[in-house]
Amino acid sequence: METAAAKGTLVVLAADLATTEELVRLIHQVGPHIAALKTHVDMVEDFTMESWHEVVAAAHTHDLMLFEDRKFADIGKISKTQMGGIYDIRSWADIVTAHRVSGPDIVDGIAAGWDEVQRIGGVFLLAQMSSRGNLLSEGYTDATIATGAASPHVLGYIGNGSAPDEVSSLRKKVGEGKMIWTPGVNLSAAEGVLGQRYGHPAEAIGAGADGIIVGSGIHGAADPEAAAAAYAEASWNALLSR
Ligand code: 5BU
Repeated sequence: METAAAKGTLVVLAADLATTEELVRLIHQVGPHIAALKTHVDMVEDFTMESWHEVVAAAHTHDLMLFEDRKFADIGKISKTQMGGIYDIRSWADIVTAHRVSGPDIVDGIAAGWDEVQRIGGVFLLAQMSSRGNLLSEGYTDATIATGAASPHVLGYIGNGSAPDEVSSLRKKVGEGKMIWTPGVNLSAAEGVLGQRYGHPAEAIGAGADGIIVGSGIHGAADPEAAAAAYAEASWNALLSR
């Protein structure tokens, strides 16, 4: 939020690109207009730890936290080891996502992963999803929030940005103590590919989101910098009017 307030943006960039070179270029293009950088490290085709450090350094240049959308889902001890491995997520990610499906101990497993390298990070639990037909029912959402409320490692929840009523229902349940970040937002597209759904970013913020996760709306735009600025403005104005 310090970064968000300094830059006047609630945009979390979903940097879904295939090479580290493209990632670094995009980060420098849109860095002034975004508040955090979300990655899928396992979609990067030319991954080496060395080249990844360039992505991390580029993010730090723009005061961005690194948010690896890993969606951990295994039992606690395996999630802990998966924080290491070839991508060594624990060594560079400040925030990761996790499903609640395997039980509440996944959160402690992830925290133990950071602990091994003397780092501390935060977990976003998936309380809702933006994709159609997902299995995250109301009861599942409630159990997810109960887990998050009981853990100092959980800093917030992923909500469904494509449906403002779902975001406001989530906000009511969560209260003000944790964050809600929402994917499934786009300024123009009504529908995404392969089951993705979209809503308007200002409506997601109006309904209670603290951050909007935007991917193709920015990296797929003809002018990513202008697009990032437009999302930043829409998100910040929506926050001010909320
Ligand atoms: P898009 O290009 O703005 O549709 O990308 C959305 C991003 O948010 C992408 O990286 C997804 O992995 C991520 N996402 C999502 O779309 N919906 C969800 O419910 C969750 C994550 Br959780």
